[in-house]
Amino acid sequence: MKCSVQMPVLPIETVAIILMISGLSKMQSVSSPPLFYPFGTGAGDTVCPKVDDTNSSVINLTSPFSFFGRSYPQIYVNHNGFLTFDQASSNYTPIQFNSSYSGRDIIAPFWTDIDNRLNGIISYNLYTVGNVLSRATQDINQYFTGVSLSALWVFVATWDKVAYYNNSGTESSFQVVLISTGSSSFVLMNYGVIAKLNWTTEAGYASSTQNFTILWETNKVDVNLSSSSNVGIPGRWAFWVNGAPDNSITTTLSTTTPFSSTSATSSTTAASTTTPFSSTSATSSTTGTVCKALFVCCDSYDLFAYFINVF
Ligand SMILES: [Ca+2]
Repeated sequence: MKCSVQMPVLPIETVAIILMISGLSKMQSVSSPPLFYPFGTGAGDTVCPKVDDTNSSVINLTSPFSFFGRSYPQIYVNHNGFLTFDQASSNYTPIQFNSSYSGRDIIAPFWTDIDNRLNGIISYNLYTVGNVLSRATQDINQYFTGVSLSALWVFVATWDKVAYYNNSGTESSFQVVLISTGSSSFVLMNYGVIAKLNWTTEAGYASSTQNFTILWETNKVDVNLSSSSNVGIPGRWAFWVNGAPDNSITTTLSTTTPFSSTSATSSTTAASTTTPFSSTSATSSTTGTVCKALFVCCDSYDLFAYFINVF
């Protein structure tokens, strides 16, 4: 994915031509969203059983993950689209993340009633060496200005083209990435296509002291998470979760929010005109983010992301 040399920032016309000539056929055959970290059996993932409303076995982390004042040596992948630390959960109906939340600590890229018996694969991997650590290090240092940290381990859980309960054939893809540097903890959420659904759904995180809601819906919804972001890159959200007041991200949100929810939604436009992290000052403009990305990425997947970002 990465170049060994820097690329110049290309005029958009040139990018379009490159896409048409060399990248389009590849884009059409892409089976995984470009933002996603490696996943699946080809990446050496552990694949979860095809069982509804269940969870992975306990996954022991390389070192404890710090999450808003608590430190967890293990984690669970719950099939209905979320991670928990102290105990697995089969709950298929989300609990709203707000100041009244009293549930267990949770990171939920997309909590709803998923059923991987029908179609799709849920899998996970814990990396302690290799390119994934380099990629995570690059991502957190890009998004959180002032951060100069290296990933110690990276945990990736992916829901690839999974179905909703009682809706065989629906396909939704999303991913959550936990990054520990030892002293700090970060979460990335990556979204591909999310199928329409008719069930309560939620994306965000919650602890006893902090919560953040990307999406909360209690009825039928066309969930457009793949075009939402708090870092100016459609389909990606990034959080610093070991103590920073991430609720500050809720400042000045856009009029182009992709959801009807009243929660802390954001969008590419919002991220491009606001500073999503008050204490860390993530990228302040979409253009800046894209240009920086072009310096380090050079295949058509990333150019495709560029293309989407521009238009
Ligand atoms: Ca389910």
